[in-house]
Amino acid sequence: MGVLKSPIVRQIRRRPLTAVIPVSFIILLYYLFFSSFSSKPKSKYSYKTKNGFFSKKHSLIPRNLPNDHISHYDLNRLASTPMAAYNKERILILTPMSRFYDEYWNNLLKLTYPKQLTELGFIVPRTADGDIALKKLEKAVKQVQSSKNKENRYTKITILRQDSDSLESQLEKDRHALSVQKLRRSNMALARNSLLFTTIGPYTSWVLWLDSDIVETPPTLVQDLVSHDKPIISSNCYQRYFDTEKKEMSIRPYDFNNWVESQEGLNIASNMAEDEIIVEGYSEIATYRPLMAHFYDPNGDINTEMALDGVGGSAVMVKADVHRDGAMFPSFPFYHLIETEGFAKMAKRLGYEVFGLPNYLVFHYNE
Ligand SMILES: Nc1nc2c(ncn2[C@@H]2O[C@H](COP(=O)(O)OP(=O)(O)OP(=O)(O)O)[C@@H](O)[C@H]2O)c(=O)[nH]1
Ligand SMILES: [Mg+2]
Repeated sequence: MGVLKSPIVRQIRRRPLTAVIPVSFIILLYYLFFSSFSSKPKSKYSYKTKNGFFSKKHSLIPRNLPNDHISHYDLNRLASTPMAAYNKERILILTPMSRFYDEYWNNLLKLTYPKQLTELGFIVPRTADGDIALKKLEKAVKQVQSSKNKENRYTKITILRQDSDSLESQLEKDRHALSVQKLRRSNMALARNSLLFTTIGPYTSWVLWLDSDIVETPPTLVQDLVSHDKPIISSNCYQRYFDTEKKEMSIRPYDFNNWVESQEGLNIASNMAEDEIIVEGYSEIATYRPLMAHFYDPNGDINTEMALDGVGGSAVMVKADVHRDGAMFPSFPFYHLIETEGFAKMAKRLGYEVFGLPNYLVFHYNE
């Protein structure tokens, strides 16, 4: 039976190549058009994951997520309870780090809160000291995150290089001069805020601020602090030293930023210019504030609590909701307070209570 054929079909039958060329051209156009819409944004940051540890090459969009990835988190269900480990609550340990101390790291590794529920975050200044600290930190992090036993790996570790200024000299005599305190504490506040706002997640229940010069804490630090179920709770920071008179090791108070406000402190503040700050622990500014460091009783109950108005950053546990509600570290005079002390004030203005544990000691490095 004869079949009617169009001139185009006849042409294709005689010379198949004449059809291949236009068809290929159409496919090529189609490909170019749609690929320009679907291509991923190219960032100067590139990205690589190794055992969950983000190494130097980072991209802003994780490759393992589809482009239409949507995450749902119900903040009503996110709890911060005294039974944090039992309830599998995620804790974020944050450390601004101008120097890396092996003792700090070893102490951190010894904390018994499950590492699979623990995230770490560091911010390192862009100074010569910072370069050295960063190298040591990266080495230590790689080692722990490549541990054969997965239980010894942290769920996530973030290392930030600071984009704001820092004091060039971190020597004791330079960083403790009263004249540099406003600038130094302001820089540190910016560093803490960058660290906090880039690492806190919708799943974070608790934030532990742990300074890099805290070289000794009880291994149960996290469980102990959360067990008090307080919005903010600070441990008491002491220092070990050699008592040359008694010829033996002894301890002395170190962090004076955990304090209760005094009438004298309020009077000083009320007579200050708007941009002036009060820094604690300097005889030039006598506030007569009761300092938690002086309330330590070696025979007292380790769980004794005291209400505070100012905190230091040595080892402070914060319910993540306090930060999520907006309490951060003012880099500017806030009620004449700055950084961690300003943070305590801001949290109080948001309606949260601040506490300290005078008999619960952590130890500061001794230069
Ligand atoms: N990222 C960053 N971290 C810093 C900077 N300065 C200090 N740090 C870190 O911030 C924490 C607190 O700083 P410290 O210098 O110990 O301040 P402090 O505890 O108030 O006072 P001292 O220990 O008595 O000097 C430590 O973990 C430091 O390593 C900085 O400029 N940038
Ligand atoms: Mg310190």
